[in-house]
Amino acid sequence: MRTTAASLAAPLLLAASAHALPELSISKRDAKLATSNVARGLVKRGGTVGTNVFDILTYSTGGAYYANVTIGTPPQDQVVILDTGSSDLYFDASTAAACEATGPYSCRGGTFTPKDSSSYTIVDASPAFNTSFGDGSTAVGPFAEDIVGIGNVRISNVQFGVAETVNSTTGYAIGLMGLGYSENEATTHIYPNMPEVLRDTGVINSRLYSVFLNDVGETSGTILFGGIDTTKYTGELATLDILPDVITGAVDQFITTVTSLSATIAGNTTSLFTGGTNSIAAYGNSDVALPVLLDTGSSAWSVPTTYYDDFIAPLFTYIDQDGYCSCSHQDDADSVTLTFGAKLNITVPAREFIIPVYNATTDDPLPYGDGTQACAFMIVAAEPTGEGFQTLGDAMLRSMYIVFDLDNGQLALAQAAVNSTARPSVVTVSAGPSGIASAISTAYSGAPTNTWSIAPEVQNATASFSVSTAQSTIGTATGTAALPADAQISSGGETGSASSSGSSATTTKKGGAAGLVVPGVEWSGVWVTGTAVMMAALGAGLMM
Ligand SMILES: *[C@@H]1O[C@H](CO)[C@@H](O)[C@H](O)[C@H]1NC(C)=O
Ligand SMILES: *[C@@H]1O[C@H](CO)[C@@H](O)[C@H](O)[C@H]1NC(C)=O
Ligand SMILES: *[C@@H]1O[C@H](CO)[C@@H](O)[C@H](O)[C@H]1NC(C)=O
Ligand SMILES: *[C@@H]1O[C@H](CO)[C@@H](O)[C@H](O)[C@H]1NC(C)=O
Ligand SMILES: *[C@@H]1O[C@H](CO)[C@@H](O)[C@H](O)[C@H]1NC(C)=O
Ligand SMILES: *[C@@H]1O[C@H](CO)[C@@H](O)[C@H](O)[C@H]1NC(C)=O
Ligand SMILES: *[C@@H]1O[C@H](CO)[C@@H](O)[C@H](O)[C@H]1NC(C)=O
Ligand SMILES: CC(=O)N[C@H]1CO[C@H](CO)[C@@H](O)[C@@H]1O
Repeated sequence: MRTTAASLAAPLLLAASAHALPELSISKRDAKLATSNVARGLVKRGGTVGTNVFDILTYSTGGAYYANVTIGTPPQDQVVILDTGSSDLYFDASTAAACEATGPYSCRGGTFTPKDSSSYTIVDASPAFNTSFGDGSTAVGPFAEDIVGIGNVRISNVQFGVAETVNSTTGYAIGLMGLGYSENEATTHIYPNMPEVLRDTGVINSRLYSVFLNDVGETSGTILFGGIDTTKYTGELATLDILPDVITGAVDQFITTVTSLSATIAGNTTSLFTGGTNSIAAYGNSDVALPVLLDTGSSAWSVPTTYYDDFIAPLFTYIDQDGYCSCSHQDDADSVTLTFGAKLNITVPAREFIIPVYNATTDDPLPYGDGTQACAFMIVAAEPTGEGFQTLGDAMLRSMYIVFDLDNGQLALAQAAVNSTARPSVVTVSAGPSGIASAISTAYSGAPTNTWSIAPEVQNATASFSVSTAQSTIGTATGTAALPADAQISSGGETGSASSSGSSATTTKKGGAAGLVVPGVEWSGVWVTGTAVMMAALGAGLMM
């Protein structure tokens, strides 16, 4: 989540990526022209584009989700964090001090070298791009344009930030793809960002994408722009209106409400709270419903301190005062169930929000006091942000299939079919309020048109995009191969052990992302200082 205005976007996967894309180009003089061109079918491609998302750093940071893209001519590979809580695409410059170092703080997602790209142009000199995130990290540099490759398309003249100066509170600098409304970009000169560029070029029909993070133990999920994969969720897909931002009064961030919460512990289900309103009134302190920002760039679910003290701590009595517990509780059949907009229940099993922590210097599991492994409990207490909502991060989003429908100001949610091995079944969504309803044949509960003011597409943009098919589809690796080489554990899924103060903890690292820590990242400064600091780092440390 960006601190001033926020939204981050998601990646996309198109398994059925055998689109033969004709080379096409479109000049965007203004939104009207672009729209009419699309309507006449001149540039309509009307499809979808997707890519794998993968999870690394699970144990040292609580996790984050990444996708591969390329930038420049010839294409330079980049790994970017997918952030529905912010709106700019940016890459770390190879000249950034944080990236020049060869040590643990070097930029492991790849770096961008502008001088090696023949198609690079500067749009707005440094420090035009100047952004800061919820965890205090900052990135500053110029805005530029170049060819961005995503999934199976390459698009020219896409604007992005070049982080020439990076100050990361986690020490881990990595590029980022913000997927929120363009209105929340880190500039007053609003430009079309990725979801909008994909629509403007006719690659997709509307500003819409679907996110499937998958189970915590899986190595890859997907982000699909322009469509829905009906095999990635179970039950009903339910649409909710996005609430307007309390400051701007417009729909420009992915905020909805949790209207009830229950927990099942040892087979006993307790209703923690229920009621309140599914509307702007939920911002009021007297309203029991919780406004939440669906933010793939945050790892935890932050709840107001009073909710934590009243509901979470008394029920999950095994959480210690620093927010940790024994990993033995990961395997409990416990869960929490969140009801969104009084309409849809999402059940999140304990294993998704009880996350092992590792010593990143040694890769060893950190022992807990009782000789078992230490885990972080990823529902955390946060002070009210003053922005009227709390972030609902990956710990909860993993159990959800989420369609971010920017044009209609709506979110369509369903229980994720985690671990699904079904062959993907992708449907393309058309523009307009009934796009989702007419695309899917499975159970669907629509919502009336959102009557709040919805952040529009960029007007009067003069960028001239052109689209071509990428020579090979970007980001198609699956399983452990989906992870950048230096994030893989060489011998694959083994036993790690830790000993401390005489007690010894042994745990089996499960295969895939869950067992992986990027080697060499120096976390000891954070992790050794004390558990209070550790928790602060977890709660806020990865909040993009
Ligand atoms: C970036 O923005 C922040 C906050 O507005 C400001 O304090 C800082 O000086 C800016 N950085 C640069 C390099 O302009
Ligand atoms: C990075 O941020 C920290 C605190 O957030 C600050 O103390 C430090 O001076 C900053 N470093 C640079 C190079 O701006
Ligand atoms: C998903 O797979 C993991 C193992 O990777 C397993 O522990 C978990 O229970 C599975 N979840 C479901 C819902 O099948
Ligand atoms: C279920 O939980 C509630 C609230 O914690 C408690 O009052 C009740 O005794 C529990 N019931 C059983 C059967 O454990
Ligand atoms: C959600 O769960 C609650 C409690 O189990 C139940 O009363 C309610 O009917 C469910 N709502 C939906 C929409 O399934
Ligand atoms: C992402 O790129 C890295 C190299 O930069 C590669 O090792 C990895 O397999 C790629 N992941 C996917 C999902 O394609
Ligand atoms: C991590 O391992 C290093 C090297 O053994 C050690 O110095 C440090 O204290 C460990 N950190 C924690 C939090 O256990
Ligand atoms: C600054 C500017 O050129 N604004 C124009 C953008 O486009 C709308 C409608 O196309 C005009 O009304 C504005 O004047």
